[in-house]
Amino acid sequence: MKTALALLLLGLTLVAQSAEAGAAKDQRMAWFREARFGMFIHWGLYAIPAGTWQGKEISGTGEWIMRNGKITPADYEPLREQWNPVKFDAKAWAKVAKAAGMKYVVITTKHHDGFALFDSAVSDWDVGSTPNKTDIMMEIATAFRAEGLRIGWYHSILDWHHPDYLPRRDVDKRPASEADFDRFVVYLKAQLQEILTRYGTIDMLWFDGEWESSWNRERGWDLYNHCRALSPSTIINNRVGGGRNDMQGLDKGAGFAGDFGTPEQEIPSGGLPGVDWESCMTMNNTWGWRSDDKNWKSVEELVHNLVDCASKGGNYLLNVGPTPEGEIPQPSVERLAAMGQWMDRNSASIRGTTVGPFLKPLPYGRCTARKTENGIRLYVHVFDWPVDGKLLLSGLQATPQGAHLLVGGTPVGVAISADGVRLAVPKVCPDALDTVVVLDCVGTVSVKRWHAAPAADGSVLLPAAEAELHGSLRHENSGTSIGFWTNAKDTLSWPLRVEKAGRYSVEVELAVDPSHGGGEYAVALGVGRITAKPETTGAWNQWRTDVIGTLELSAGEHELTVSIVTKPHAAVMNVRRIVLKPLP
Ligand code: FHN
Repeated sequence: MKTALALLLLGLTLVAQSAEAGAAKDQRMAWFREARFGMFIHWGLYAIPAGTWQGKEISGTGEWIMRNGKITPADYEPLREQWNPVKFDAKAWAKVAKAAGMKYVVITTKHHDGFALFDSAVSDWDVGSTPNKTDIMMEIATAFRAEGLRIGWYHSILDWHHPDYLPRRDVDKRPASEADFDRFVVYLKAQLQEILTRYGTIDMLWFDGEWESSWNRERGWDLYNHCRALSPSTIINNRVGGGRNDMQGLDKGAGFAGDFGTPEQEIPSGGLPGVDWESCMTMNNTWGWRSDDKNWKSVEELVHNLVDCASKGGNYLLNVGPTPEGEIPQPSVERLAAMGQWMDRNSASIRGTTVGPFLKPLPYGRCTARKTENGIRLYVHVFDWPVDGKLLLSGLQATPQGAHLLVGGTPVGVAISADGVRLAVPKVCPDALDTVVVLDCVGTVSVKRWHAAPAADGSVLLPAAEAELHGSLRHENSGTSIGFWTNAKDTLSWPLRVEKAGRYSVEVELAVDPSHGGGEYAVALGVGRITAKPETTGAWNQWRTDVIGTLELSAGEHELTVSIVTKPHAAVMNVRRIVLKPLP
């Protein structure tokens, strides 16, 4: 009897926790879900060398120069005397972020080099010991709040400088026997108390550097609880306890600590269903300033990343790496201003939206959504404007009430069809970056998964537009082809139905630029598998149909998958469609 009662009490406690966690967490996460777009700032002593050390270029991202340059703490410390960001202007930074449409900032209070951008009472490895004692955290908190942005602190657990941090780097000859990691955790908690209690309400803690053997899930929960006790409303990422790749989160209680996921330099192809998440990405290739990194992403790519994240229910945390003088690099400023012009016109399609209803990304763009009084509003983001003015929302089952362009309100034709909902848009593309079409629907909407069905002659057409893409490969040419197949692990697939068992020839319409020949791919269907080595076709947009073999198919449901076998260059091929033709 006692056991049953104990189990009942435990169950009720867990339910209460999860129920409380659900409601309380929703309240804490509300601003994050509304924001969708934030500024990441990586700034510190590493901006001074800017990727070069003692005249030698050091590979890797700017903020890793101490490690990658094999620099000892003693040799790195003189940078402290060089810290003098005379051009630092937090107000200017905050205006750049606000104008871009960003709603929060996350700045490095301390990166892996252990140097604190605030004057710490427990360390002199901080700005308080430099020629320029400006308390960066105070400036940032004041200026960004004044622009209406929320405040996030990045804080690294990994610390290459502190004598108690373990494990030691190979170049660090300080005896590890003198280190006491528990004493380091006391120091870590003391600094967290400083940055959580000195600067008003901090909305987000962004932990990092959690992957080393000295850290673990339990220490993560302990640190999470320490911070939540100091600042109950603060949301904390899933790197606090090593859960970076395992979104257990608080809701499930038994997993890693953390309130949201943190995919890095990527946008998960299917999002992270059921949890909050944020993709952090650089604008070039480095987080911390490198004077030689000119590889800036285009405004188009940056806007499309933002839309892609929102369409999958996530946020986009876009990084800037200020110079040692304290300026955001001009190419970053220009790109953020351009993003802001798009956001000024289209933020309703991003801010506070949720995942769209589609089971896979639209081949010509993305879809975000928001509930309305009597149904749902879909924001159809068109990256690739149709020359014929026709757009298919494949598989959409809905009761359309009307459609119009978000910017300017031009009416858009809507028709229900056997294969979904069709839109008739103006022939001339209104916004080359991303034109948003609003489709208002009454009641609920759903989407039927597309299935290839045999034509009258028994052949089965698998068009690029209906392919399910797994990885970072993507549609091009208004969805009529698939390209950017640069990751050998990426695949594409189609579900299909075969009415009549038999032998089918497999025909692949593809393009291979001469600079990328020599690859091999495989087509798997049912129990069969065919491999093929596509000859070059002359260019990425010169198409050829290869008959690569035959497969025996039983009647019924199948999944055809195309994968990469060998990839000697960046990409193997682009694909426009696959056709299965029944053999007599
Ligand atoms: O090592 C860091 C890196 O320097 C940078 O801060 C990124 C940003 O998320 N986080 C770590 C790598 O995952």
